[in-house]
Amino acid sequence: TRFLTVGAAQMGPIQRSHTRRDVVERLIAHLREARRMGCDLVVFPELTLTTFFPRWWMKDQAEIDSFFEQEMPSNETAALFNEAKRLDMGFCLGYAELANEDGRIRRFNTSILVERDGRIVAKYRKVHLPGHAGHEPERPFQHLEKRYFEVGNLGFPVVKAFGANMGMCICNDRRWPETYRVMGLQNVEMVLLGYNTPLHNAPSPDHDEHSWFHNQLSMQAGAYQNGTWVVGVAKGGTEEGVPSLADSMIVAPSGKVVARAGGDGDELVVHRCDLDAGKSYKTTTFNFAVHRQPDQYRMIVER
Ligand code: ING
Repeated sequence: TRFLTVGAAQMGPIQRSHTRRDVVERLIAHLREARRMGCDLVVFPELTLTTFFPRWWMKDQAEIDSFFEQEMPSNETAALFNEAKRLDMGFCLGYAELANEDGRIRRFNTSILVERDGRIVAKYRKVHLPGHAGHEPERPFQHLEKRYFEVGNLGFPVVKAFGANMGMCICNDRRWPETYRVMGLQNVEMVLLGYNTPLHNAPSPDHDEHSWFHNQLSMQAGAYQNGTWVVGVAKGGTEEGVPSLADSMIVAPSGKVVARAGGDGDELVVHRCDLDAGKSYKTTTFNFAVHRQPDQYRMIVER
């Protein structure tokens, strides 16, 4: 049996005044705790290096770009890569990516998977960008991912790493069944994801009380229906005045929550994951080759 000991490295608030150096110190503290706990892999949240800046309407491109990474690793993040390698630890990191591609500047909400030897072995760019693109000052805080990021253009890759078929997604992606199914069709065994989830969603305040339920439901469904582990890691607590969901968790292919954060600050949630736990689902109930009827599902893609 293959085991992978995973650390969900929940982060408390990152305020605008926190520098990347401040944040990297906290990330390195997680790596060291993870080493003590016998982890092979540490998963950090979405946009982990800065405060969740899409909550603000900004017009000055230089100010906006101050929240992006123009290279990875960069000067500030090199320390994280070096420490992880020294500790023989892999990690998954979410950050705002500014890339020069096809002769133009492109900006994505990105996540990378780094193996224990320090190599970036996978990159994912967020596909489901929630919120709005235009200025909506009447909101208590805004959600401008559609303004600051392009829709991801790398699909939902599944790569062989850490002895498993590993996939990634980011935040709002976890609420969409298609996210998990595209990876399920690539035989994913573990999905790594981070999130910044305000506890208030202006367009639907009646959903606020269900934030914890919807978070857990989304990841449990994705895990069970595709026979995969799901590791969900929050940036939680009150960040720049916005109360955000914590509740980081590790979900088994059965759909059971096997480990969960107790608080809303920096907290490492660890579980020794049996990578073969999904097999009994993939070979019976969710044996896609035997049971799925793609010809009947065309509307999902064609609409
Ligand atoms: N955040 C939120 C999320 O999907 C949201 C947006 C909040 C959607 C509340 C629905 C309800 O968890 C990000 N960054 O996607």
